[in-house]
Amino acid sequence: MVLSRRTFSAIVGTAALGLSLGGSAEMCAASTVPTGPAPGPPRADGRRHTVDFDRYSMIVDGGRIVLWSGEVHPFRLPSPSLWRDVLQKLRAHGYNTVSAYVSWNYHSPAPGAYDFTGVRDLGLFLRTAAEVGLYVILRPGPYINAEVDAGGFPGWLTATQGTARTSDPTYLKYVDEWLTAVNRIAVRHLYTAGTGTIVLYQLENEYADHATEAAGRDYMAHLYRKVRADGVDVPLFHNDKGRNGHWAPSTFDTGGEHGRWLYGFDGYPSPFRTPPDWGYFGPGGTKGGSTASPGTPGFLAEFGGGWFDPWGGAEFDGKGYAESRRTRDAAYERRFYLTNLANGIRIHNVYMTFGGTSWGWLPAPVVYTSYDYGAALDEARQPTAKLVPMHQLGHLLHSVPELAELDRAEGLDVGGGPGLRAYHLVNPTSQAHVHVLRNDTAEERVAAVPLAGTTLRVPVPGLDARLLATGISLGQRTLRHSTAQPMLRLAAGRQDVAAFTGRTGETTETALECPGKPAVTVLEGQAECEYRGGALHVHARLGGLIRVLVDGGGVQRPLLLLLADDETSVRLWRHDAPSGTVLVYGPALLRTAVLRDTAAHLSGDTVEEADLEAWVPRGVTEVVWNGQRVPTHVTRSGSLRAAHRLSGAGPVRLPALTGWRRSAENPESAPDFDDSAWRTADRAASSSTTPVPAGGPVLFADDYGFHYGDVWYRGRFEGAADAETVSFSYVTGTQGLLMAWLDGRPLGTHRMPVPDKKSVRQGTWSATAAFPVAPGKGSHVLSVLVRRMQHDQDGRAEDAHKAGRGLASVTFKGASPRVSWRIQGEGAPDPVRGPLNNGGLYGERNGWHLPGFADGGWEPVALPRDERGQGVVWYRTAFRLAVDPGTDASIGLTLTDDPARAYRAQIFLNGWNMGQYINDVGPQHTFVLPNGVLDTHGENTLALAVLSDGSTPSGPGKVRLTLLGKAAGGVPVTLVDSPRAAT
Ligand code: IPT
Repeated sequence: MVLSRRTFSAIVGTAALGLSLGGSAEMCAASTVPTGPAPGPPRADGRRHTVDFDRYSMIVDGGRIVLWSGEVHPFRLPSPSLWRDVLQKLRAHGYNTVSAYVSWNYHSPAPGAYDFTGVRDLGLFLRTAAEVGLYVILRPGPYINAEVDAGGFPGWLTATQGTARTSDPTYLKYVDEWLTAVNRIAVRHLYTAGTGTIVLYQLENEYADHATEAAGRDYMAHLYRKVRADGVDVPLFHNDKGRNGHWAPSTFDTGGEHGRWLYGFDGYPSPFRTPPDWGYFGPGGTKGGSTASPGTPGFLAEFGGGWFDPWGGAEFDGKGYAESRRTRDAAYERRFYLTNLANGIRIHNVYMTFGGTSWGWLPAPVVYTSYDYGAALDEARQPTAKLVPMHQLGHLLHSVPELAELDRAEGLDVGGGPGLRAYHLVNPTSQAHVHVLRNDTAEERVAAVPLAGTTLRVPVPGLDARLLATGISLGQRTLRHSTAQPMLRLAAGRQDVAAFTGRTGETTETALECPGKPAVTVLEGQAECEYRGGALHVHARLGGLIRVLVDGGGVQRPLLLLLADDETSVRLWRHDAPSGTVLVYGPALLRTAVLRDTAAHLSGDTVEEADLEAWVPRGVTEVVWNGQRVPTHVTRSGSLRAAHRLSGAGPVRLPALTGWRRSAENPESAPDFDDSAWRTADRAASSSTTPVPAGGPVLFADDYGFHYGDVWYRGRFEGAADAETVSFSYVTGTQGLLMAWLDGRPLGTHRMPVPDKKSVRQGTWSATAAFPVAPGKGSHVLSVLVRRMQHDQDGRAEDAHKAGRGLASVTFKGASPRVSWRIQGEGAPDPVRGPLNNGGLYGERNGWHLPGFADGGWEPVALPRDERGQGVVWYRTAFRLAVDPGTDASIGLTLTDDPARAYRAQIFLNGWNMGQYINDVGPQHTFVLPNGVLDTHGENTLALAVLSDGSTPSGPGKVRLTLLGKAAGGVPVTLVDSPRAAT
């Protein structure tokens, strides 16, 4: 066996070996890693581990593994207890890896200040991932994009010198601060050290624009050196924006270290086009991917599992994330993800798998609060039908390690007409074959797959795909072929179990190699079995769970063959516990399985009543479900089956929201308001990229240390009796607005236009709002409120996050008074809820959003409201929940009103800013209230800060709690700290 230098250096992980890329020797070298059992779920077990790769796949502790990953952002779920819920759901549904950005702005309220406590406890997230048994791909930027404010850059960084995302020394100084802080935590959770499960670490994000320039190469080289110097010893990578070959190995200086750098790229193809071929990664492949980086495995660092929706819902015709999920449904996943696997992708991260919530001022201007993304797990943590293919494929990849090492095999003519595509792959060691059949037409097509000795006729539904395998081991028996997709296999007790899946109602044929005629018993469902040509042929129409027991025929261990339709397949849970593998059938979710003495301790969820059945290792005779012993009997399937059904989730009663109290604010609009403590806006130069109008002063809020939410300006001037109009030029993200008053009288409100589908990506909006005035003689005060929305992202590395925000200039027609300005934005950052929780509204600066605020003097009112007037009005109420402790209820707040009414509301739950509702823009009406921020067993405070432009009557209209999902089970939830108003 020829061992290529590249492979060797990857395996031993040495830095000293030279790099020989593009050499033909390595292209034809056989794999050096025998196909053995895939490494089990990772744990922080205190032992050292090796994390390597060759051109096929990652190699962890010497074993091949496909990383089947889902993207989850801890910062989009501000309730650490629920991280466990989401991560357990990932693992249960077949993912073995979680990929997570870390958002610099979330952790840094000021230069030199880094906070990893409370909802920002990255260490806890990493620990939870390790406890759950998932590998981690960590992506701390420094730039992340991700539809977050400034692409993850802290607000304060927008007001610094130095070009971001280059080797500019000022910028690098701040970057190093951040990396030092985040890496201090990362290195405590490395899989190599046995103290965590991080196996890969990403530098920067889709960094293409300076990829060929010295400032870009030096920057990446700096990041590489810094991350290594901080002690991160797992392979590093970058996510190329497309399969362009940017940042492939040896394209920049990695300080003499080779073999520890992977090439990864991102793909977000249109769901309405044919899935792209990346070029096969690995031997026998076509050009493209394989030439971009021939020595590293196919790596999709992000592959679109949904897509984001901008304000107004332009991306999905106003239908919101339900439409994202519909256009990238389970069949999309099979077509696109199976194509990826067929292209040799062995590290596959779905962006997003749980999108969560861009709460507070976290969202980039382009998106609204919900970041549901149309992901497989919805924003309310509920599983969707999109988990079905992920579950089936994920469990398959763990069960059948041969799939981590496949070469492209001879092309196959499968007939079926145009639009039917077949990929053929073979494992060079076991000679197992894999076929991916994809139908790019809307009608069902039938593939005729030539196999040794026969032709298998396989229907492929319109716009769908399936994977077939031949020659894979099912334990002691081998699969000859099946028209159903293999899903899992395990050895349980004294028998082997193998499961196959497909769509409900499909007729399937599964053939098992059998040297002699076996005894066959159909235990459940209908199947016809026939022994011929050395194989047992099982014909069945899929529906529910079909069980066929195959015994004898020259093989020692019986095989239980399970044929499951889609719906049934996601009730089958294979779980590798440290002391053995179990298969559980029935409940809506299996979270954990621990084998102790003679009992299998299982935890999980039910929604409806459910059966519980478990295949367990020998010696295990008892089942405990969520801490309760369940009487069982042994079935003919070789399982332990609960004598009684598990009960489903009980009722969840939500109170009506009543008892509202109201108070108007914006005292800043009054002429005699005391602004003496405000900052004087007198700077002559700005660090923003937006030009400061001649004569100044600088009015951009970031230059005065105000980075989030609303900002107030008060300008004093004398005389100007002849002024006819005053014009405010201002800059915001999409949906920004400006309200102005002169001497306490409203001048009017200006709003940035609602973008259409074409202009929606543009982050910065500037406009000039002109209002007629007649100031008269004497002293005057202009009061201006600007809702800035947030900073642009900097996807093209051009300092776009430094575009100005707030007022740019103020001019008069008919007069030119000298105006002296003062400015006030957000107060000191909330030490618990973080820097992105608050903007500069009067109510926010004075704790009106907080629990315990004394609102007893406020006016009691009932909703819906019908007010008219420009300004800010707050509404507060409290409500009490008493959800059964064994029930995981996911609860949202729904606001509805006549869409013609021009107002918006910032929603505060127990002081936490849960997002922004814009009544006449939408499309979001329901805001997820995460348990932990929400007390489901106690009292909660709700506050709405309503901004109305005065052009229409305004609400709030109907405001109610909605149940978004419930299950018996869930995870224990610790309330997050929600500091109360100072009394
Ligand atoms: C890719 C980014 O890397 C990611 O952060 C996120 O913004 C995602 O897009 C879209 O949700 S960029 C790619 C679409 C060009």
